[in-house]
Amino acid sequence: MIVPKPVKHESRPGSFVLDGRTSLTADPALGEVAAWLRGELAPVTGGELLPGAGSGTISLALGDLPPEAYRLSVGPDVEIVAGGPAGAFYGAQTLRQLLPAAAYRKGPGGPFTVPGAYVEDAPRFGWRGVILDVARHFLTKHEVLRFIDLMALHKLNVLHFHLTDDQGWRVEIRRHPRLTEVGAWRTESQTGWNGAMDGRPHGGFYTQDDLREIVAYAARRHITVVPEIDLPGHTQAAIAAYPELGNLGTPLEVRTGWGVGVNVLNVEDATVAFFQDVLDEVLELFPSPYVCVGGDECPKDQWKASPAAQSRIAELGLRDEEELQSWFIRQFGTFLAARGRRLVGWDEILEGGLAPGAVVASWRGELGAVAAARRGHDVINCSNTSLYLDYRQGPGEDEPVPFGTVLTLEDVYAFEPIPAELRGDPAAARVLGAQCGVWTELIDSGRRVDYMAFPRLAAFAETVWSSEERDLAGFRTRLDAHLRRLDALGVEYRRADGPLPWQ
Ligand code: TNX
Repeated sequence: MIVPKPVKHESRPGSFVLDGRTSLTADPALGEVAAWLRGELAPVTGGELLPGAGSGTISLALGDLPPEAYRLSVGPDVEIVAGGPAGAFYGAQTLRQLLPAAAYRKGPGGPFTVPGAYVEDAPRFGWRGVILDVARHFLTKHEVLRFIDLMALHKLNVLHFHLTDDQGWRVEIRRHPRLTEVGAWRTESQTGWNGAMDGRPHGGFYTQDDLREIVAYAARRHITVVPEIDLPGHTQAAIAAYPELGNLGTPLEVRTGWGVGVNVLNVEDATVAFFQDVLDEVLELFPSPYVCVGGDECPKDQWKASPAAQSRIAELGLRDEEELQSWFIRQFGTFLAARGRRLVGWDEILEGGLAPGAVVASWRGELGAVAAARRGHDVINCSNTSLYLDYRQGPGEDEPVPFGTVLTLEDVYAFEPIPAELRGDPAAARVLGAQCGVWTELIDSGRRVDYMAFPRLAAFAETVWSSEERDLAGFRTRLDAHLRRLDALGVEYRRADGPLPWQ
């Protein structure tokens, strides 16, 4: 009953008993994984899980396997052999899933019996991500850490952290403090996609210490946090803080409504330099080899009307505003490459030419993914029609977020990360993996994140971790067991029979 489904899972004779006398031993290279597992199990068993404590032993060892792969045997003792720390961590997650769901409660319990088993496992894709939008609605540090734990439970390994947008700037930048002093706060929010205003101020941001803590917490769970600073569109909050970054020269407010905004950055040298300063601090905080600079949904009207943008086009010998956007993004591609990082951008960055090392996060269906892979770019499939978890989960009128098309649990489970058009094409190897999206225009609380993300995130995890076979009936059976785990963890997921009463 493991989610995501492992490569192989067989039962074996015998059983393991987890209780206050269970001991834990680990290869020194797996010490952090052992510490994590001890931290999860000790409050439940009441024991310290020290080496040599007594009865059954859990051992973590290294073996000749790929870094994320593991083998797990359960008999009188538990043995996890892994290619590296990540594999050992995934083996430990699987062990937790073999325990009764009650072992996920944060209180004393047990002893727990695990029936004998043998599991062999490794992920299908190396990039198993979730986009978490904390710009439209802020989530507290505590809520983000909890979400990271839930990602780890599903063996996901990339948190694409959408930190800035028209409606809020959420990362403290020492050199440009108004970004958060002004840009992190808005006077009110739109209640629906075209809804009324709620009249309630909203905001918040992470200090640099908060972000370091989030990054370290994620790293211990083998999750890379990929920061996103969305440029040159989706920047009204930054322009509200520093009007000289915009095209109008007049003050703007942090945006309160949703949809694609018309206010975009100007293309002056000082603006490029400003955001290079921002990235300097972002790179200090986020060791990720990948950094996303957005590039999506940048309306060109202000550039068309701006003499400065027009003279930039002439000076650079560009054809149009599309090429200007491409030039703008390339300033950051070069900047990041010089610092040993790779640029990630949404598929719009393909439009006016793109640096060879750039990674394309393809969100508008799959056309961008196919084009980018064929042009030799690494691709992350983020197809909105299959993976946007802000879309409603059922057709009922009572679903809380009447946005987008209906995207059921079954729809997400049916998703295949390699676009059909790339089947049999060597370019398919360019697809690093996929990301589902928790966009939060209409997801206005951590509680609602739970409702919208789960259990669809479990289906998504299978599409990136497990084999390409789909077995909906088998998934449903495994999911039934998995929902007991989410219950024990207090996750307020959507039930099969529809919205929860508080929605
Ligand atoms: C499109 S994905 C967007 C986001 C919205 C999302 C809503 C992308 C690059 N742009 O700004 O939040 O749709 O589903």
